[in-house]
Order: sequence, then structure tokens, then C-alpha cells
Amino acid sequence: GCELFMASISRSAARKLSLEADLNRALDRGELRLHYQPRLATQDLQVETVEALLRWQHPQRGMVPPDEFIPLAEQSGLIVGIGDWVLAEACAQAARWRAARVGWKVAVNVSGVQFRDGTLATRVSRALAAAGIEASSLELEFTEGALIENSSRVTQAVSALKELGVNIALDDFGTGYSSLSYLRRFPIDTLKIDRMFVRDINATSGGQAPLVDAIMAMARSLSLTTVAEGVETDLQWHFLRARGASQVQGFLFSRPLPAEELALWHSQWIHADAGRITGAA
Ligand code: G
Ligand code: G
Ligand code: MN
Repeated sequence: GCELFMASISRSAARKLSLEADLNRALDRGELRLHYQPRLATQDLQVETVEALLRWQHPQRGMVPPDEFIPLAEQSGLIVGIGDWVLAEACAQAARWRAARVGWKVAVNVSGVQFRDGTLATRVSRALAAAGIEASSLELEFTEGALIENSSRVTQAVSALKELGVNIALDDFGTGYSSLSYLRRFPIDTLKIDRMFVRDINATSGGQAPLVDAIMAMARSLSLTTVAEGVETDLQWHFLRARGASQVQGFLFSRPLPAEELALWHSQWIHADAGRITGAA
């Protein structure tokens, strides 16, 4: 017999295995955190919604990026427990913001794996009740990948969430299978335009982005709220405002931050930066 060995493959497989073992304990050990990134109304650049983004502070490896550990959590099924924690934590944060008279809604990313057992709506309504917030304060972001399984279970789960009064957003729109039938099959409120398209605005000499135009026109005719992701430059922001995007999100405004830092960012924002950016238009 003959065996082929590649050190690089074996190293990445070993890292994966060890990360997976550690991820098992990360929740109990309090190593998971949520950072929050604002989504601002295009009209006045006030914060409308804040997206919760998971972070893992590994005791030896430092910050492990979600792109690396979320797929592991999905494969192992750990994402269900982690997802419950994210929901509980994000709802508790929304309750704190409400108590502080900050009316921000919170958006939570949901993995397709969290649909599998058909209990998502129950879990979500439990998280809302535990935090004492209204369903309308919560938005759930699904990727096309999460919805691709064409089963009545997925359709029912999304409808049940909608009936609770939760807002439904389609995340990373245009990057996956981009089947327009999702827009018919699911009661979607919000389209999040992937940052790949937003990047096109800067990539072309005239600052053109025909796909952004097309997505915006479609969203308008379906009365969907639009959120442009990955806004990094003034040019992108001006373009998106001219095209009537409902909300903007990206490093131009703020990176994802821990809740306390977001509060500091916000006090600066309302006093100076929002005026500077809108004024520059
Ligand atoms: O900051 P960013 O690196 O946070 O996130 C990378 C990816 O991880 C994004 O596609 C985002 O949707 C996903 N992600 C971040 N937080 C969560 C979460 O709580 N649950 C799920 N399922 N995905 C998340
Ligand atoms: O897939 P999802 O939209 O949930 O992912 C959000 C991801 O996008 C997070 O990783 C977040 O850190 C990242 N992100 C947010 N704003 C920007 C931005 O302006 N530029 C880039 N490159 N990434 C961003
Ligand atoms: Mn998202």
C-alpha cells in the first residue's frame, strides 16, 4: 500500500479537531462574546438596528474568527446551543438598550442547522419572554444557504417566526444560489445587499454598480427594506443614498464593537460624526 501525506492538510485537520474540542467548552467557560454593529437609517444616519456578531476569545489562540468556528459549530451541532445563547444574550442587550431609552432593534444571524428540529420559533419566543422584549425588537438574518432546503419544515419555521412578529431578513443577498423564488416562498421583510456588490461602486471608474441598481429596483417593487452591507467609503454611501437604500452598515460608520464601546461610539456619533458625514454629502 501507499499513503500520501501532506503536512499542511494534517496541520489544518489537527487545528480543526482541537478547535472543535475547545468549542465544546467555550460556552460553559464564558469565552463567547457578542459584538454589535450599527445599521443606520439612510435618511438621517440614526441607528435603527444593531447586528449581533459572535466572537470567540480563545484562552490560548486569542480571537478565533467566526468564519472559522461557525462552520465547525454547524457540523458538530453545537450551533444549536450556541445559537440559543446568542439569542438570549442579544435579547437581554436589547432589553438593556430599551431600559436606557435607546430604541435600537437587534438583529441575530441564524444558521440553517437551527431549523432542523422544528423548534426555532419556540426557542425564539422563549428568549423574547425571558428578556421581556417585544418580538418587533428582534430581526433574524438568514442566508440563502439556510433556506435552500426546500422542505415544508423550513417554510413552516419561517412562517411561525413571522407570526410571532419577528422581522425576517435575507442576508448576503446575491451571493448564494440567488433563487428569486425565496422572495416568493418566504415572508421576507428585509434584503441585505452583500458587500461584494457594494464594493463594485468603488471598483468601476464612474462609480457605477448596475447590480446594486437592479437589486434596489426589485426590492422597491416588492416593498422590501434594503440594507447595504460593507459600506467603507463616502462614494459608496452617496451612491447608496441616491439609490434609496433604507439602511447602511459598514466600517465607514462603525466596526462591530462590544456593547459598552458601541455606547461610546454612539455619543460621539450623535454629537459630531453623523453631522460630518451627512454634511459632506
Ligand atoms: O464579523 P464577521 O466576521 O462577524 O462574521 C462572519 C460571518 O459569521 C458572517 O457571515 C456572519 O453572518 C456569521 N456570524 C456572526 N455571528 C453569528 C451568529 O451568532 N450565528 C451565526 N449562525 N452566524 C454568525
Ligand atoms: O454575513 P454577514 O453579513 O452576517 O457578515 C457580517 C460580516 O461583515 C462580519 O464579519 C463583519 O465584521 C463584516 N463587516 C461589517 N462591515 C464591514 C465593512 O465595511 N467591510 C468589510 N470588509 N467587512 C465588514
Ligand atoms: Mn448578517
